[in-house]
Amino acid sequence: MNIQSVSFVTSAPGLASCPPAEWPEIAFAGRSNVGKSSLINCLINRKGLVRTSSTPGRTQLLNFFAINDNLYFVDLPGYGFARAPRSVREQWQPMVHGYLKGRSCLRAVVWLLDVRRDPSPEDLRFLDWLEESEIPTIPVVTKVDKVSRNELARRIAKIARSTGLSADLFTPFSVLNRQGSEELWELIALALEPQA
Ligand SMILES: Nc1nc2c(ncn2[C@@H]2O[C@H](COP(=O)(O)OP(=O)(O)O)[C@@H](O)[C@H]2O)c(=O)[nH]1
Ligand SMILES: [Mg+2]
Repeated sequence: MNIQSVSFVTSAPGLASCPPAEWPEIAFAGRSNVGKSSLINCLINRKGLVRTSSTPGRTQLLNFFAINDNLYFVDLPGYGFARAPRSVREQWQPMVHGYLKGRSCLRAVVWLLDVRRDPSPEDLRFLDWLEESEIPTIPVVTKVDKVSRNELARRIAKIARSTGLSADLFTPFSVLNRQGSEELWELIALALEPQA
């Protein structure tokens, strides 16, 4: 993808306050700290753009970025942060599920798992929900620089077994050396192609 322009658009508390659904959209989801914001920065080649807009208050909102004035990336609030206040945890599901179900221009969800962790019950619940909702899902394993090549294959096999997805569906990603960036852009481009 040739990136001409990237800009932060807005932080929305829910579907009703999202920007007009005029461009196709890709959302990024996973537990907090899995590497969502880092991965988006890496894909769009803008160190810090997403991080700066993810100051504590904003990590609980839907953060919209405009790419080339024809595509939105959405950094979704993470799940699985045990220490968050109950009110925050209770808001997550209606906000995120409402957005994912209702957003007409959404083409796919990039779903991130940390290569070193077994999928949590929340990860598996979220995947089930995406499948039930028939939302195209692009699985990614993050932080693969933290494991050796052998270990990587073993970890992906284990993660694949526990999710019920085929191991070759997972794109290994690292922001340190940009591993996976081209592959992921190709999968995103595929998801953006008009449906036949
Ligand atoms: N080693 C390594 N660390 C990473 C990678 N991606 C993210 N991190 C680190 O993981 C932590 C959480 O990343 P962040 O993007 O804020 O996660 P988010 O909460 O899902 O948005 C930060 O300290 C990042 O520097 C990666 O590919 N490799
Ligand atoms: Mg983040």
